[in-house]
Amino acid sequence: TSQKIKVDFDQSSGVAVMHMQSPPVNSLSLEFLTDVCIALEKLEMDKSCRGLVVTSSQPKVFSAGLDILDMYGKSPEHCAEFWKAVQEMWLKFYGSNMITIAAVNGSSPAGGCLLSMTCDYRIMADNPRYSIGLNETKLGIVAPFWFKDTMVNTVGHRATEMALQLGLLYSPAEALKIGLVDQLVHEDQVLTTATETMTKWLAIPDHARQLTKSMMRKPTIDKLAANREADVNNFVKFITKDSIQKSLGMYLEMLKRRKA
Ligand code: CO8
Repeated sequence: TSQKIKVDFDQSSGVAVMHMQSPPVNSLSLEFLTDVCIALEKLEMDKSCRGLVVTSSQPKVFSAGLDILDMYGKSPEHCAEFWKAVQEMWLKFYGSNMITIAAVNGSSPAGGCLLSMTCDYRIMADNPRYSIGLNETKLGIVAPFWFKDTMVNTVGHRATEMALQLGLLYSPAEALKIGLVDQLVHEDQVLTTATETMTKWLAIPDHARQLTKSMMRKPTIDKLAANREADVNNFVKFITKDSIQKSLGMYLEMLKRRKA
């Protein structure tokens, strides 16, 4: 695998741990997404791999979401390539036959939240400084229908409606309350708790669990799979608009100012 992700596969337990290690904030760039998809494909093909834990090697951040620099000042062709990679990541994770557990050991806005929601179970660090949610509207952009669908499938229609319009980023306690995450543990217990949880899930016969997972998720997956090209075209048309580019530019400025 690449240096941006490290995959440790434990043959004896059948569980792999994917460490995202793309400094500073594990933003999901085209390159990063491509590496993640290749790694996932390999694990998926390995019949001895039954479970996958996804976590971050970066302190304080699980993933900052899509890399804004892949959407800002880029050609329509680049934006299209980028969006295809985002779709691919979502399709692979959401449709994975493996048991997937997100060990959310830091902030997880936008695409980071999406990535965690594709997993079967989410454990988050109980640190009020961290937040998780789909904050797209705060950037002046709109979460695509399949981001919305994933959230509806996770927390229900009402919570999603409010979360998406307001671009809400939830504290761990709030996220637990609406069911956006399943469990909170102390910061340094996130990974060990993920491993313990995995043991419970591994006790269920794979075949029955996989068919059940597919039954729950297939309609949502099919919706994007049947409309990938139109979704790419929509994205490119939207993201390359002057007004949207301006919003993204202002948001990037805000990120830099906040730091200073
Ligand atoms: N993309 C690119 N660069 C980023 C991103 C990002 N998503 N997030 C942070 N960075 C950069 C910062 O600008 C900063 O750069 P520099 O060092 O050059 O100033 C560097 O990473 C470090 O960031 P911070 O100093 O802010 O790090 P902190 O540890 O203080 O905070 C956070 C970490 C909380 C993750 C914070 O960086 C943050 O809030 N980032 C923005 C997160 C965000 O809003 N992401 C939204 C991305 S959009 C998305 O995922 C879905 C888009 C759907 C598109 C639909 C269109 C149709």
